Amino acid sequence: MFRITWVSVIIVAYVILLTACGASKNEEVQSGSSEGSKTSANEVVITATNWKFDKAEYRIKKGEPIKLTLKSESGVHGIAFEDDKIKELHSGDSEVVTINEAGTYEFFCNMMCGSGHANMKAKLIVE
Ligand SMILES: [Cu+2]
Repeated sequence: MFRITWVSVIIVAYVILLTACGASKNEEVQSGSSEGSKTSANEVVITATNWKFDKAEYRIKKGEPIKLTLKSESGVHGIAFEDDKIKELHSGDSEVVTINEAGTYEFFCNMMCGSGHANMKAKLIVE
């Protein structure tokens, strides 16, 4: 009897976990696709490999809508900004952002991707 109870608790916890993950994924896909339909935006593609981004600095102009896209050519990576005004992106995601304040926005890989993970940092420079 005791054993059966534990098994059902684990199954219920697993189902809740799966449901929560599924929901957040759908939300990201939806916001990405609606934003992505703006074709007038300039695009900045950030390409990630194991374990670096293709550039140390990416430059954009302030006040202009920019489509930020993250591609992973090797490994699975994501990016998150220290400034939380910019949404985090996972491999294959695009997000249109308009930044009105000039400055340097540092970002880093937010997926535990292996031994070089801690070195995966770059800057988005808004001028
Ligand atoms: Cu990483």
